[in-house]
Amino acid sequence: PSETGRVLSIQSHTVQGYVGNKSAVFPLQLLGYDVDPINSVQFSNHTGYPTFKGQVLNGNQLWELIEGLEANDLLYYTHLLTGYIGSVSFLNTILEVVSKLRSINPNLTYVCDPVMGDEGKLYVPADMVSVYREKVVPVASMLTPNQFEAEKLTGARIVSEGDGQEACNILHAAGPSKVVITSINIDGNLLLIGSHQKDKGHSPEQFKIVIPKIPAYFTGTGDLMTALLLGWSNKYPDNLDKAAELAVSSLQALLQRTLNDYRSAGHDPQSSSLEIRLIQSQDDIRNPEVKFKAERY
Ligand code: ATP
Ligand code: PLP
Ligand code: PXL
Repeated sequence: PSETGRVLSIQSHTVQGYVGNKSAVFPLQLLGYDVDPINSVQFSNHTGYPTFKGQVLNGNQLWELIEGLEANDLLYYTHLLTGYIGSVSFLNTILEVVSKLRSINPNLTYVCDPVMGDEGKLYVPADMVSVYREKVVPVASMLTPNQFEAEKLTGARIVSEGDGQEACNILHAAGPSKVVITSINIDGNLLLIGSHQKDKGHSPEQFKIVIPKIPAYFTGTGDLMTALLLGWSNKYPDNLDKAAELAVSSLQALLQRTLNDYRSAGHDPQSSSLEIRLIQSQDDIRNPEVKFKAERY
């Protein structure tokens, strides 16, 4: 594998539990990356709990941190990683961060998880959809939407594998050379569809990975998935399928461990959203055993 890098990760921080930066920073560090986290919010816990408390960083405060880094010549990054963003103004500042980082490193890879919602429901303000579509997607290097988000970004329904492949084609035409639709629900399975357009104007290489759906609801898995995809796709820049196999295999081992731990503690894994066993899964992150294979189209 090729060398690692230096990642600026702008995501949520939760005091307790693993979403956002809490879900992304540790695995990237385990894979050998220097990771500089900016916490877009600091909440007591994720928003799926009955209540949460905490603070939200605004766009000006984000820019202040960037200015501080710039003043000391500390703005050289190989990667920018963003996940859940709560407002249009913060998203617009992210766009300024992308330009600024690219003025220092023109080869900066921007990995964007366009978090907007799931299962037919939007959980960000509706006016963010057009900003993602018109301004963010065009500057992203790698995009990791779920089924719902890919539909919002392309305006096309995804009900089949073919629809998923076509959505990737539409997204490539808009900007990113790598697209991974992290989950499409098809007859009880989750389907991951990956697509790498190696040359502009040429057909992308596409593949799928079939993942049996575990009957439980986890939080923070989307954030972990995108971090693992960044980590492995940078090590295998011409093998997105291999990177996805490694990422999925780590994640599935972690989900099984999470499920087993909840069960052996006597909890019903279907009764609430499960906190992932991230730290306990460090060996599965560093050295995943590939049990999930990509199938080329
Ligand atoms: P985001 O909203 O961050 O773009 P997402 O909605 O795709 O991402 P998840 O639905 O959490 O995020 O899925 C990310 C990955 O986690 C999937 O590719 C899948 O491998 C795994 N995963 C999540 N939930 C399950 C589950 N119940 N059973 C099996 N795998 C799961
Ligand atoms: N629910 C709410 C309210 C959220 O804000 C988020 C995150 O961004 C999620 C669920 C799910 O996140 P993910 O699909 O990345 O696990
Ligand atoms: O996993 C995405 C996420 C990010 N940030 C916060 C969240 C969640 C999911 O619940 O609550 C604050």
